Amino acid sequence: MVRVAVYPGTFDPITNGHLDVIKRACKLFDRVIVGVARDNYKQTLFSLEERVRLVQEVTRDIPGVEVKAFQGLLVDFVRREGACAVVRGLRAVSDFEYEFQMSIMNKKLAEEVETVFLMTATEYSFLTSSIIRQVAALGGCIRGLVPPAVELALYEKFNLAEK
Ligand code: COD
Repeated sequence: MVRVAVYPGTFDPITNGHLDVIKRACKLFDRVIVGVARDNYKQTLFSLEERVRLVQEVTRDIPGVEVKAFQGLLVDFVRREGACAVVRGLRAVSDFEYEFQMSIMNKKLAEEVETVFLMTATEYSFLTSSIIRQVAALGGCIRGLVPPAVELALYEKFNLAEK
């Protein structure tokens, strides 16, 4: 049986913390679908198309990874893709409450779908997309924290010269 997981997120933009979770999820599942949420509630810096393109670009060489946009309920997307699990990353205790609520609600909506949590790698434990956006907007160096394509896209977005 082919084991498929969905790793959903906003990915605004994808960071090395996300990438680390994707690579580790690939060791547990035959296929990992990175689900980029259109998300109606969050104001994003990058458009849905830009976020999808960046995730595609930086996961191109990882076997078993597919990138798809989705809107609406996550569990509906998971079912449509024939996945058995949702992968989420946990950085700190502060992530736990939201992740806990989300996984319980998803379980209520789709009993057969499991949520699998992967702990952050220590070196990325402080890393969030919002911190990256903030530092990049103010011209700070983000090298090593995001893939080079994302670094470039951020500098372009903020009309900054590469550091
Ligand atoms: N290390 C490890 N994990 C990390 C790191 C890091 N440095 N940075 C982020 N992560 C993890 C996050 O904890 C999260 O698990 C995942 O990576 C994605 O993060 P984000 O911030 O890009 O994505 P979110 O949390 O904004 O995604 C939220 C969803 C879009 C998945 C959610 O809103 C959703 O499911 N929307 C669809 C509508 C729906 O079904 N709603 C009901 C849900 S109960």
